[in-house]
Amino acid sequence: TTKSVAIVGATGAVGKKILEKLLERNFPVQSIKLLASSRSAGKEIIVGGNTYTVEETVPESFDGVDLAFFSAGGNISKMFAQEAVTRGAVVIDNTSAFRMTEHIPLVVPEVNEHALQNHTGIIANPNCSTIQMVTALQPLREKFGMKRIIVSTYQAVSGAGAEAIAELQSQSGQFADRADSEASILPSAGASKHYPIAFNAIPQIDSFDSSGYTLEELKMINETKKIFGDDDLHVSATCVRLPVVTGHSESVYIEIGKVGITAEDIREALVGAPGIVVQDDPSTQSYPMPLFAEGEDDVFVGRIRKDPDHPAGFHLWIVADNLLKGAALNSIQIAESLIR
Ligand code: A2P
Ligand code: 11C
Repeated sequence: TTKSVAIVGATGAVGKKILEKLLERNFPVQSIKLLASSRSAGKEIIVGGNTYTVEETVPESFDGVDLAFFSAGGNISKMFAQEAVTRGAVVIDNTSAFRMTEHIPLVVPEVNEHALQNHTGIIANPNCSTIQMVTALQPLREKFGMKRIIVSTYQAVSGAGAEAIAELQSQSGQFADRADSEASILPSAGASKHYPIAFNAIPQIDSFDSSGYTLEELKMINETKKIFGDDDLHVSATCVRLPVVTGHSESVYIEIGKVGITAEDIREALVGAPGIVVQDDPSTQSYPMPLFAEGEDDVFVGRIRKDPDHPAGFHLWIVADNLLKGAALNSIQIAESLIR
């Protein structure tokens, strides 16, 4: 049966990808409603030869909607997600608003599709940097066990939205006076200070909490444990923003639950696993890079090597399109799982 679909945040970096992917994957839509703020009401978006008109998000927007994708920030989700459920919709929420709420499933279909069975209207889509990491680590966890994960990220500006992409583009022409580049969005729109991202690396994504970790780092830590359903797993993260438009990269150190495993065993466990492409051959300089992951659905894994100083330690380099597997694609895969 076909679904009446709404996309909240349809003018945003992720919202646009949700619309494109729904059409590309022939999702069984009966109708598509594009919702955003009053600023965008009346704006036209053309995809696949069809013209869609954006409407302002109001409670009545959700009347008759079967499936609502939310990607307009946590506050909009808090304001409208429950309202949408009350009016009969299932909500797939791409913000951090409900991810850690106990009864709300936090789902990456390749990892914990079973968690969907207990949903009560809202399903949370994890943070982009979490999704690509757990997708790549799930086959290793199943086969060898997983004790510890230490991750450092190299994240693209599109994770911070369409305005951050525009900021990188405008700063990129200013090589000569690059330390004085005008900055108003990054590292985080609500922060009191802003730093240029072009020609820079900013070790802050989202705001800090009192522990000295950023919220992005805490998301990676807490969401990973929830998705894997393993509170004993040790996870630690450092999240860094780079002047890359799209594609998050991650240097991931893992300690698995077995000794005597080789890098070749790790590679074999990943080859052919759902949603994963192994690109790992030093002899041909083959490894994943964000520039080439952009636009791709898969999670790319390379630089697989054993820690010579630890019997169960391995390094991996994990790259994916943060707007696709990290956001829009994973949300639609959740919807496809629900339909199945
Ligand atoms: P708008 O374009 O009307 O501001 P991004 O993540 O790329 O920054 O996009 C954010 C998305 O969230 C945009 O689609 C934006 O719409 C939407 N949005 C922002 N504020 C609201 C609001 N008050 N109600 C609904 N959507 C909103
Ligand atoms: C970034 N990961 O790259 C963030 C964006 O919790 O959904 C996603 C924020 C979130 O800036």
